[in-house]
Amino acid sequence: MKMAEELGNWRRTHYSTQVTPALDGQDVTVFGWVGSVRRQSGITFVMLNDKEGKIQVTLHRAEASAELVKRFESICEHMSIGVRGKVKKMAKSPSGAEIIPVDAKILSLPTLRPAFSVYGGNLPSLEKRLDIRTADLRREKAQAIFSIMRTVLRAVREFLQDNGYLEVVTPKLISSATEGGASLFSVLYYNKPAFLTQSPQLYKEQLVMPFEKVFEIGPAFRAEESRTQRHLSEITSVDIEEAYVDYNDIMSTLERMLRHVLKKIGSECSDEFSRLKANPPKAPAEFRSLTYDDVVSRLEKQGQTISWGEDMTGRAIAKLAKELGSFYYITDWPSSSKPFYIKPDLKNPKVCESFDLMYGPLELASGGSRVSSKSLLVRRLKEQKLRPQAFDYHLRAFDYGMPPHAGFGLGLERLMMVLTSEENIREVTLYPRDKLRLVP
Ligand code: AMO
Repeated sequence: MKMAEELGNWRRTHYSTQVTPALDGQDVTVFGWVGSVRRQSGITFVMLNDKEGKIQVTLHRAEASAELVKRFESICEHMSIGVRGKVKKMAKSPSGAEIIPVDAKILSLPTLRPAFSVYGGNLPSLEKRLDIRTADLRREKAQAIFSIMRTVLRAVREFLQDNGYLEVVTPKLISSATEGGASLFSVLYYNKPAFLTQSPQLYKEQLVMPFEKVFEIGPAFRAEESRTQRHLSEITSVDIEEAYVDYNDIMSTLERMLRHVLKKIGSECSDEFSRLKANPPKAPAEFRSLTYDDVVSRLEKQGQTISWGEDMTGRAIAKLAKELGSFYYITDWPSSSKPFYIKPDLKNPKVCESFDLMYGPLELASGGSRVSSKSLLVRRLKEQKLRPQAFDYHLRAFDYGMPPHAGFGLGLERLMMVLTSEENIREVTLYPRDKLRLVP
């Protein structure tokens, strides 16, 4: 059986994007995987990809050693190779330079090849691609999406840190539900029942006591029964929580954070967006804010009846959402429709100090002012048919004095759908999880 070669003492001297016409005549060593191989009369073109981009390697067979020609004959797509060679200025090659190889190592021997080109063209179904997700992620489009995601994460961290929020990491194994019992995943914790966290809600709230302003970017698990284009069973949630502010302050922080993200991807991801043939969304001059009641009466004018208290699903507000367009808030939801920790309006406790951030019909984030009084929290738990005893560990924190506080949770994947104009959340998730998918 043929064996892949050893790396030995070969080490990279340049990434693909560093091989520029200015290096004409210089010796370089590059590594990467093969995106395409074209064999023409007398010449073999290999497109080598690494984490930074791609570079063309051009073998003139008549001028190369018999040994090197033989190696290049076996090169196929997705193989990992190392190439030593000389840089040659070449106006016709995609980066203005190419590498003329003098030696090569074959470092992996693929036995299968995906049924698509990494550079575009016809694609098999999403499900088929997800089955071989690691190879699928080598596609230029997927590379562009996740490059944008890295910029988004960097921009979010930058904004929050610059604004004095402290990054925290909270437990993902928990003992009680925070966002409603139906969507909980159970696990065995040393033979005792436990759950995977649906959101860092209760911990981030507790942490405003010692730290005032916290944020977390981490996984959250939702046992969603419906399999839709915008639901996953495991998401990445961007959460903030802050003491001595209310939901209006938090809406303004979220708006400023998203403006920072849009600015960053606008200035740093133009290549990625041109590969996606998409434009990042433009933020409106200001994020509009409608109350739940405003939305209900607008829907009624359109001939749709919503019973007060009902959640507004994507479909119910689809028509209105077109009108409202990009980023807008729906605020002051019925208290019965929001979790127990959201603070009811003191003057009208039927509604609460809450908001959803929407983009068209898609909910991107939700948040609100929180209940900071223990007795009110116990009452809210009971109203929502939850057992206060199950939240004892949380309620006890309130005995030591909980300041007023507010926060939001933003779904990273939902945000990425909007930023990259992808309709299916799975395209913007490395390894999506849903009711029918737990591998790869
Ligand atoms: P909520 O349950 O609304 O609020 O979740 C916050 C955001 O997370 C995203 N999201 C999802 N994305 C994809 N698939 C899912 N199954 C899914 N579930 C939620 C959405 C949603 O807006 N603790 C509160 C937040 C807070 O008040 O701070 C919470 O979890 O984008």
